[in-house]
Amino acid sequence: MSELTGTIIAAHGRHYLADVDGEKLQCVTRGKKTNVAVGDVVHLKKTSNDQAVIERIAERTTLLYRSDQYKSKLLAANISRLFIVVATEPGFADDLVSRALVACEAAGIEAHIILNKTDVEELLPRARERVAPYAALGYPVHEVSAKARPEQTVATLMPLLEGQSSIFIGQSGMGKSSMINLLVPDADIAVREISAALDTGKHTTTFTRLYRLPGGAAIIDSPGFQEFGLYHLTEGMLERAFVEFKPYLGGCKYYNCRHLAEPQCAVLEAVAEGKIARMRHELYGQLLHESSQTLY
Ligand SMILES: Nc1nc2c(ncn2[C@@H]2O[C@H](COP(=O)(O)OP(=O)(O)OP(=O)(O)O)[C@@H](O)[C@H]2O)c(=O)[nH]1
Ligand SMILES: [Mg+2]
Ligand SMILES: [Zn+2]
Repeated sequence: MSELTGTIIAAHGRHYLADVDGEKLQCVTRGKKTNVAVGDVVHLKKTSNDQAVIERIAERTTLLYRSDQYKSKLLAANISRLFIVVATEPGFADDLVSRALVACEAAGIEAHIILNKTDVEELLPRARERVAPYAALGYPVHEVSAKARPEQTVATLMPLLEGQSSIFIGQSGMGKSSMINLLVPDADIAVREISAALDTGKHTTTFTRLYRLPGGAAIIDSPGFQEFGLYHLTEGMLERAFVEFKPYLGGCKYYNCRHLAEPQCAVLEAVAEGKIARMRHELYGQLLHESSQTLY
């Protein structure tokens, strides 16, 4: 049978769903391979009416990983723009935001922050304060309220999604699926269909799912999770993934400076002078430590 080309729109364990010109096929890989990600363009061979085997994965433009107890898994492929969704409540972790930013810098993906639930007014000033440092680093911050101001939310997000392949990531309960439901009117139905096809039987987000927007842009919803997979990053990649370190790289006394405790380190001096946030430098140290533990 002839080879088909499709896009992976959902993944659950070793089961995948591919969209081939609007037709949805349940797919498996050959053998034990699980190196397929949502967003991957794949070449398939049909095995029955609605089933296929993945023969090949087309070359990816970008690849994001998530991590699960020191094991990296693929999160999404061919993403051009990533939206970190935070909210006034529940409170969000700076650690996750910064890890996502590092992942984007390393993968060459444009990062934006969405502050949702601005209708929770008593918590808004504090949330704004907490996203301000990221805006200062140059990451665009967009304020929305999926629940209280749905039209305005769509008007804010739609132009940012046009022509892109985007993903919403963020902790559970921030409102990722609520926004997807506004942007993709039949998303709810699609989720139920996929839950049935992949046999998860749940209506909360338990798997990563790609939707098409009018005009062909792609938007991916992902389940809330805490950890971004960064173990594959080398030391050199890590220092460059912190955008605010850039002016100081090369200014250290030692060419192989790790910017942790070395004398005459330009990065440490910038931290001492308040030009680099201590929180971000601490995360850099933590990521360096984590990558050294898993490089074998
Ligand atoms: N007050 C308020 N609540 C909202 C808003 N947007 C979403 N919510 C609520 O927040 C809760 C979580 O929303 P979801 O869209 O399921 O969150 P999620 O990020 O997809 O969560 P996971 O799928 O668990 O990762 C729901 O009860 C929504 O109704 C908003 O703008 N304001
Ligand atoms: Mg969700
Ligand atoms: Zn240094």
